[in-house]
Amino acid sequence: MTPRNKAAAGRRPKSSEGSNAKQQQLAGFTEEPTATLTTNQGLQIPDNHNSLKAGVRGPTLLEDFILREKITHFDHERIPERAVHARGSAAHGYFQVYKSMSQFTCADFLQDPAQKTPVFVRFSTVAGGAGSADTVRDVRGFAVKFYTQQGNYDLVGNNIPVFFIQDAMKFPDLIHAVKMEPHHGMPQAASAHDTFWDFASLMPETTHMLMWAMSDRAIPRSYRMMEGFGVHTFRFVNGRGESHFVKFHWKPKLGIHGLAWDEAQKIAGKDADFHRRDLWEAIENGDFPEWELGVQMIPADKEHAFGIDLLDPTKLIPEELVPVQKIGKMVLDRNPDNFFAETEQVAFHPGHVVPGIDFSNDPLLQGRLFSYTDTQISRLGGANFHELPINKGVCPFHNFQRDGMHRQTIARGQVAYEPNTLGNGTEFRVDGASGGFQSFPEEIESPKVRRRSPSFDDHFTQARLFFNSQSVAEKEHIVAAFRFELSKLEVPAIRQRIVDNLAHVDEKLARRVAEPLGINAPDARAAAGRPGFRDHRIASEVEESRALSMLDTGDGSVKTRKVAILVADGVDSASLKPIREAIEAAGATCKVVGPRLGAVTSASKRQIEVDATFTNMPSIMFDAVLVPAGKDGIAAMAQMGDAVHFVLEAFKHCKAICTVGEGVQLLKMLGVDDSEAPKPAGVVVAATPVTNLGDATAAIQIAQNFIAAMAKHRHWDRANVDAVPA
Ligand code: HDE
Repeated sequence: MTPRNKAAAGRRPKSSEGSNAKQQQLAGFTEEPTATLTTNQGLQIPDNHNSLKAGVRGPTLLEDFILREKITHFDHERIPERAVHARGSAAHGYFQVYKSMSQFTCADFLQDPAQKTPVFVRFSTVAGGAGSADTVRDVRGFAVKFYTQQGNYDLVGNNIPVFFIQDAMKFPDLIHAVKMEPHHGMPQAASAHDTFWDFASLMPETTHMLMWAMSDRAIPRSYRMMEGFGVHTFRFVNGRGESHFVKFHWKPKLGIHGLAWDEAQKIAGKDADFHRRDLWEAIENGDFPEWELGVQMIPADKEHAFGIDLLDPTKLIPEELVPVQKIGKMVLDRNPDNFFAETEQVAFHPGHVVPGIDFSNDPLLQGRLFSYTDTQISRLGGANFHELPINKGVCPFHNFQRDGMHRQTIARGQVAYEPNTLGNGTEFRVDGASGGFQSFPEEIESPKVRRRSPSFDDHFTQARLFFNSQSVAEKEHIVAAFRFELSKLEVPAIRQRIVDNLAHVDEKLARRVAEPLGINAPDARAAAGRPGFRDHRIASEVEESRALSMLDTGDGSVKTRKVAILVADGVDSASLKPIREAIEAAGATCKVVGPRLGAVTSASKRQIEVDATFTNMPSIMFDAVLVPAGKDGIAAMAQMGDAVHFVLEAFKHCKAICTVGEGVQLLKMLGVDDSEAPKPAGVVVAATPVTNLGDATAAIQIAQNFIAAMAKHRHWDRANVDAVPA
């Protein structure tokens, strides 16, 4: 039974009420199912295989309006892809606040814990085209559209809490630098090329975000295992007109987890849709991804209390200074029905706000407020993209904007202006006296200047804070990522400028990055002498922040983790059963992987159904590996390069591995056996006697050890994995 069928058979839990409301609204726009094919005008098509010809072997006639309609429509199927964030995947769900936030904001969807607000969420990479691979090293977009009763609210964020640049003026330059180079169109979806690092090296304000982008945050294990951030400071405004500055956070229930870089690159080739598939399958299986919405709130009069300028998007506020309060949860419980109509046509805009939420003067945010409508007009073909079903609010809308390409609303009557007396029979006049959106009346009296605030001039303190807050393994991954990216550059001077800048973050980091790159030792003074370099340090009250590390995050469960069970003819199926049951009871999913599809025959002559093969679902598609006992089965697998590679590669990528009985022989090359000797972190070896069929307690203990190893996600501190030939 396919997951879809399972869903139809009732396994798919009901969508939330909120999602249903949106669904009902969308229903009016869906195609009528009919038994016959018709043209777009409704004319029945008698033959959908043959064009109209002059004789069966003659030329096709121009008169064939059925063929012309079909081909013309096909010719225009594509719309321009997004200039950034072109590659994305989305899902429907709902948001629910835990308790009324009326003390801080009058936003309607943040008042009533009983109310479920429908949402549509699109995750994306930034640099690649729409068909590029999911697991590239990149920032991920995390855009949420709340369909509230006061209008749509869009929280258009990323999975990294800071941005590369401080002013919208530099955005086109940043994007031109990171996208494929204009002369030869390479590389696709990768920052590891000269133009990106040339720009970054000349713009030290990028340093903080570079640290994040070189960390495992930029190669997430799953969209379901990423944080999200609003990045900019926004404002909450309550019913009395009082304002708090606010930073938004999404905290994933499953924790924050990354891939190994080698793994991410291999997945890009083996399954370019890895994240899209993961999100889709989780929702189809009823494993609804969940995040909590957190806020850091700063009273308006404490704007300058932390040394950090809240308007600077290259800075975060450490959670030690302002704790994140969790105010609600978001659950994604329904896959889109149509990728184009929903995921592709959804139009987000940071300027879509509701009463109670307002902007700060962050100069990056201010630039975004212009860009998003502008881009939709060319991407979605005109000014009426708000009428597309996925973009339409659930509350009524009314104004006198008229006409334009693809207009769908049929406005009635004589009046298309305001004020008027002819519309409703009464004078209809709006002076903004009460209700509706009121901009926070911030006082501003300043000269017009084209300058950066000096309070934005510290480019390194928080880069250092981030680095210092990482675990040993996370630091190693950052060093390796810088080395990899910089090694791809053709111009050594760019590498040099980057490591010179890094010397202002951490001397040792800079030296280690520089070591294998064929350049000079980092020179902090050279960096300081370059134009654009500014380093007016803010006093940092926090040296390390636990929240910046991905270590030990999440609820500690193994829910939705994928386990490969390796089989071949002659494995011991009985040694598998209790372990598999315990793993599945803990919420992980198992797939039986063998040399061929169909079934293998166990030592006791049972048929074991095979779900996938060593080559069509290699180890990079899984979180953990279980190798059963069975003399003949293991002897056979030891001769299969793909099976041995499977286990070695899982080991290299620091995944949990459990072997039972003879299964340990597949780890021989790693020097692991079933002796009493200590095992590498995350490797569980069950010696043959304890797996005796009758000994269920022993099998359950093994399963528990394996589950505990899996729950750690990865054993990044496993020694010497680079030496493993996989
Ligand atoms: Fe965007 N950004 N951006 N951006 N952005 C777009 O809008 C832009 C920025 C973000 O899934 C575009 O509809 C400017 C920061 C996401 O559909 C475009 C500036 C953050 C998405 C655009 C920024 C983001 C976009 C391309 C600097 C994190 C995908 C297509 C002034 C807080 C939304 C589109 C989706 C998309 C412009 C900076 C997040 C061109 C000018 C900072 C998640 O309008």
